[in-house]
Amino acid sequence: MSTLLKRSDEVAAALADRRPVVALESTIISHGLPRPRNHGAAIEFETILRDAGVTPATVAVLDGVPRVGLDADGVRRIAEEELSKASVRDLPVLAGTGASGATTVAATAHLAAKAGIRVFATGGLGGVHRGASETFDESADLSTLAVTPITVVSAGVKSVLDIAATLERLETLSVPVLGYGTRAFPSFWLRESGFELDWSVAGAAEVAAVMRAHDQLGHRQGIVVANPIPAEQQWDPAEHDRVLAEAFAAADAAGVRGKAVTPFLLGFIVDASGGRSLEVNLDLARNNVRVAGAIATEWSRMDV
Ligand code: PSU
Ligand code: MN
Repeated sequence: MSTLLKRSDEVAAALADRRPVVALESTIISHGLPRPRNHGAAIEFETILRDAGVTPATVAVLDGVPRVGLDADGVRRIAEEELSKASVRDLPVLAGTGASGATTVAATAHLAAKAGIRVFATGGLGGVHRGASETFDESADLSTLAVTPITVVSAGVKSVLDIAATLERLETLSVPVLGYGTRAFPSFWLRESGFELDWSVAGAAEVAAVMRAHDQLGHRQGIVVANPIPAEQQWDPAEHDRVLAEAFAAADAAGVRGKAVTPFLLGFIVDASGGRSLEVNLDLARNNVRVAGAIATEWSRMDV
């Protein structure tokens, strides 16, 4: 393991004993959820895991140290400080200059896998942005999952992305996408995106079985588990469509580009929905954390 990377004592102990561990990202806390709700959410995600007997490993870079597993002050810092949004390519820069950053799905997956963690929960995966054939804006979440053996539980990708292109890229990169109890690929706030998956799994034990087979075949990619939000918790589809159209128009008018696009759209959507999208976002993230905990538990019981 990299000597730069620091695992918390509880994460190191859990991994040494083969007890279940789930990685959690920090960009969702720093840039995806508004203050002060973000701090409560970060604590709650960890608590959901602990209550299920799973060790949480929230990932971030603090003062140049890539950390897998934060203490309470670290969790406070990712929620309260103005941290930069860090993807994989930013990690050596932060480490080399002593800076801090909140890790995206890509950077979290990379560090967690290096630390020996096999399961990771997030809200939504990054993907191919609309208009990417002109802008080339495709999240490094995808290229990182192509080379990082970790299972990521997400509620699909947000409808702000080009979902068809994102699924095509995952196919090209040979990253399996498993619908959790469904073959309908979810679109974050909504249960269904209109895209069908090739595969669905019945539950956590089946995901662990796929992970084991993946390893036995020598595959080094990640696995995406697409976990739709329960029907009674999803956002009203008509309001969703209306707010999204406004968000795109606003991003266009503001000339937002590059890595600022996702946080801009998310912030706009929370405001324009009067906070409704935020409640849905929190519900789906909690739900993903629970499923990731169940998968990590099955994985820890498996003979590998
Ligand atoms: N999706 C969300 N909330 C988020 C993100 C995605 O629902 O906060 C964050 C994740 O950290 C993801 C990143 O890895 O945005 C992708 O950003 P980009 O498109 O710039 O790669
Ligand atoms: Mn981008």
